[in-house]
Amino acid sequence: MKTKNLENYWMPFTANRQFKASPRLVKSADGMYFTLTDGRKLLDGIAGLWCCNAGHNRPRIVEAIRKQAGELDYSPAFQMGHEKQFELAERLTKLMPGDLNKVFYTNSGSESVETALKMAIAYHRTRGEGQRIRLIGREKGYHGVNFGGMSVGGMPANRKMFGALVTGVDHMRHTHNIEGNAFSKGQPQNGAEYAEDLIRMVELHDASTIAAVIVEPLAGSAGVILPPKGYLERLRQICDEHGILLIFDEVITGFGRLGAPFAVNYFGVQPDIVTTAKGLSNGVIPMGAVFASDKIYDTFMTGPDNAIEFFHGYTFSGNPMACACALGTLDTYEEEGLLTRGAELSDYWQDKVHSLRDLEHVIDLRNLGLIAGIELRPREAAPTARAFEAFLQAYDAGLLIRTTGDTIALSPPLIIEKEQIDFAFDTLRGIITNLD
Ligand code: PXG
Repeated sequence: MKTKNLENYWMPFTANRQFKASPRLVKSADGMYFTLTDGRKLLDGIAGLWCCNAGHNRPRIVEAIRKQAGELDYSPAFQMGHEKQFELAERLTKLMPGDLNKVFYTNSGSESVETALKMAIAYHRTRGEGQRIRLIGREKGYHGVNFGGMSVGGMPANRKMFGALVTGVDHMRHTHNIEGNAFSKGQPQNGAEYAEDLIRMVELHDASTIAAVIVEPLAGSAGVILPPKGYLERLRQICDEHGILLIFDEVITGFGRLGAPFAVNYFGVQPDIVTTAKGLSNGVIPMGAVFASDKIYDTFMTGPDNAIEFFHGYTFSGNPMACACALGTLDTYEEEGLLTRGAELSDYWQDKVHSLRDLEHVIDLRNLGLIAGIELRPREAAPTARAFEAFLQAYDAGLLIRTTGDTIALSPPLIIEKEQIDFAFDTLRGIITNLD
């Protein structure tokens, strides 16, 4: 490393002092592995941060970026276009079921969420229901870190330092229920009735004030919380009855994570808007995309032809490098069947996840597609400490995992092989067994 000085970079969502006292520095990455600056290899158990779904250093992606950089580096995002924006939108909408045929580009999951929330409010206003401005989220929800997403989100630590947040927001209860659903394989049986919270919101606020409800079909950041059977279907029904838009935040579940292109395919529930990022560009160049239904788009397409219909967008919306990267990513997914590979591996994965059931510290195991949540009993008076120790020990043992609260989350690249799954779970078994 050229500099030994770690003091100037303020790291995001990181224990800065702990890190700087004992840095974990990555040098390169290839396939399923990171190589650290000390030469050690680390199996990537979390696809970077749930984003490198095709693994690392993939030739199609590298080549697409290389080529694009020498051809068109940037083109103005507003009132100008380039071909790859349109080509990518067409290919993306072919993967997405139903009428979600319009794509709005952003640069991150957080921006996708802000875009979706603004789109929902503006949609109602455009169709003459400007009083529909309320947004409904859910406890334990994570929708990024910008003001709208933080406000509809439901992770207390992400909210408490940041003032009054966006007004006109309410939250349904979360569906996490260890007593009722511990050690469920796949979707839990109990909890569809939590969707009735949306009815309570309607009774309290009146449907005529509610623009949209936003949920993660499967909540990742709060610790892998799966939708109970029937829950998403019921949300859809209530939204339909009351003219409320349903937004699925698929930043984590999109692009093959559940063994289908999107959670929309997997659960067979059709929302009005879908937010994505991460796996869209394999995490290589920042990019997000919001899918909107034809109905929403068409509603905006009124007024004079030369008037801007939606006063929203980013300098880097549909950036040529990001589009090229996403096209290279889709090529890779398609050539290698990665968007459905999770379905082929999910039984094997599920058996491995639930093989940890006998461990003393494990109080719940959750899985779907190529996602696992391993919930540990919190240490008395020191919540999160046990899981964080597991993270550090796994790192020393050559495995990268994520922890949130006392839950270990796994979400490997979709190219993972069975031996690598074995390594991950054997390593975790050893570590969790020996934790205090
Ligand atoms: N929505 C959802 C559902 C997410 O999971 C975001 C929005 C925000 O995306 P950006 O690109 O702005 O970070 C996310 C991000 C983890 C973890 O390990 C999860 C995320 C990011 C970093 C770590 O749980 N999710």
